[in-house]
Amino acid sequence: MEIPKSHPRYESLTQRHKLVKGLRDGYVTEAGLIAQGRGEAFDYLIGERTLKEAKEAERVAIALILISKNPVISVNGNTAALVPKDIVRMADLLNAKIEINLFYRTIKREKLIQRILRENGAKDVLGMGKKKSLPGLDSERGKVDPRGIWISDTVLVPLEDGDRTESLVKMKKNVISIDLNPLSRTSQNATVSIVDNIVRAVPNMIKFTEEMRDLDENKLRVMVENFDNKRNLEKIVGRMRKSI
Ligand code: PTJ
Repeated sequence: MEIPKSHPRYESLTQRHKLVKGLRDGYVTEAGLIAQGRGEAFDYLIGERTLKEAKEAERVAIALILISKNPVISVNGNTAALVPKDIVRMADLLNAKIEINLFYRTIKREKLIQRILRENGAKDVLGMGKKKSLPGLDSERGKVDPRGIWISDTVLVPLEDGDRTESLVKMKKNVISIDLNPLSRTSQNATVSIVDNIVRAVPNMIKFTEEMRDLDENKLRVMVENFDNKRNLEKIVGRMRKSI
């Protein structure tokens, strides 16, 4: 069904339709639709716009990736459905690897997502072959590519709530999350938590990369060191409370 552009919920319905199509095509999981619904509820509370705190976290995330040696962007079914082109563009600009990481892992889903990323310009997509297990994680999400997340220093984890972030942080990796829920385990444990809809966050991050990539490394380091993630999250929760 075509959604009329004049519909007041056009943006939100377009995202839903992308996920439903992804489900029909076989690479989005049923639980992915529920995850989007949870995200929508939090998006309502922030007025479906990028908060100033989220913009700050997005800038700091880019600074952190730019000073990292081995950054990896983790991609699940929802991310592949919502922002495939932008993820590939951002990875290119940042010289970051892309790794497919699925909670409901099947080889069929991995291959479908790999194809989507390739159709959107990705050259190398990790996460397809033999994996190593992150300590303390029994789920499929704990299985990571030895050439990717395993040896990374910074991992961007969009749209997941679980225990992987804690495990990655214990391994001394920096974790950047994109999650509309500031209270999720992932947001609470990440090094930099971006509380924004991925459809806004990634385009913003591309813009910030273009603005920041020639900055002096020391400047980028200062940005990262001066950032207080807990404080930023508290401010966002405060704004959500106020909006109710
Ligand atoms: O593709 P798979 O097999 O890896 O499965 C993906 C699941 C559904 C398991 C994964 O998305 C997941 O962990 O779902 P959760 O536990 O519901 O967590 C998703 C988090 O992302 C929730 O905290 C939502 O608020 C948030 N979220 C959902 N949609 C968006 C979002 N955050 C930003 N932008 C969104 N569009």
